[in-house]
Amino acid sequence: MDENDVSLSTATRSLLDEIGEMEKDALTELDGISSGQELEEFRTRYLGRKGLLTKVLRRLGELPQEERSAVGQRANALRRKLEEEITRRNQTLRREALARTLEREQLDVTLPGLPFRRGTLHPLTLALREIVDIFAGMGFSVFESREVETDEMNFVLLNIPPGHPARDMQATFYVNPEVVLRTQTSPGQIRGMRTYQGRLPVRFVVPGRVYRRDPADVSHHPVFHQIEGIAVDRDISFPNLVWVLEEFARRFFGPDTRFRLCPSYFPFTEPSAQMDVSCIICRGKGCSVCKYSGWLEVAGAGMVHPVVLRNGGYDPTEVTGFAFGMGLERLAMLKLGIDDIRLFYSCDTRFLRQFA
Ligand code: 2U9
Repeated sequence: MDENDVSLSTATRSLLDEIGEMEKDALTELDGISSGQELEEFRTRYLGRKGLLTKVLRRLGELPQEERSAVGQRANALRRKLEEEITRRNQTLRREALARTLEREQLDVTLPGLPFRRGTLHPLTLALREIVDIFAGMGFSVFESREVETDEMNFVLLNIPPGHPARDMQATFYVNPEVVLRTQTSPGQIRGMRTYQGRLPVRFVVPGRVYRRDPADVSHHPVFHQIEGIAVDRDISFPNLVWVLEEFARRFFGPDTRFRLCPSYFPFTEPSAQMDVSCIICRGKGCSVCKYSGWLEVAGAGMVHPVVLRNGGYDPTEVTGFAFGMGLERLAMLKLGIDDIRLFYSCDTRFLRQFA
């Protein structure tokens, strides 16, 4: 049916004209809709119960009876067309929205992963594990012992009686007149010997924290770590000690490390020796680190004093033993090129992260 058909009533031609205009307006507006919400508002405005097209259908009663059906078909045709166009427009909007999402969220899987910070072991932990492994490779087990000790275990049983100068050298934290924070891991050697009582050979190291009432400075810290070792058997001799220390020095500081022992004194060993290694900075030529001597002191050692062997529960007429002691921070500082012991206790991740 055509609104220009002159045989039609004026009312019918006018309504057809209105439907034609509505179709043009609706299709034009539909092209400009850019969201689902707008589209739903559009659908309601045209096709809803109170929509523009619904109102047209309600005016069919104004037309001559014989012309109503054709106009109604024209209006329903427009309804179907608008519903198809709305559906098509909705599909277009959803496709465009998906394309934008994919564009925005696209992930280039070839990009390198985002770096994430892994934790690292503390340099003292790394050094201690390496040292313990070296001695384990020479048959030494590990004996852990307490940090709060009796004065008797920390001094008397180590041949350091009251008034002995060694007590003054080791500024001690006293909990009370009989109880101290251990100033060395040596008490653990006594406890270890008593634990392994009667079994031979005895070979173990005692690693751990020790305490000295010293103000912190470049090379001292009130809390630091030692590793002491002891070997007791029927035929232990000084050359055995020399080999164990030299082997340790080579494995920890490198195969070309030179090594020497100088006479020394400790109340718990006789004879006693100081262990030096060739300076790992200048390879022995002389520098500020080794005070231009070419040598670095790294440990003390000696044959276990008979009194101390007996205090450990062994008969010095039947067995002999050697012992050694080294400061963990000092070894780690030499090996890692660290020039201030306080860095170990700074909790500064810029320092700690270097040892990943
Ligand atoms: C027992 C018997 C013998 C352990 C020894 C040293 C020598 C020694 C120092 C090195 C640097 C401590 O950290 S440090 O200041 N230690 O020089 N230690 S002999 O001898 C023992 C220990 C316990 C029962």
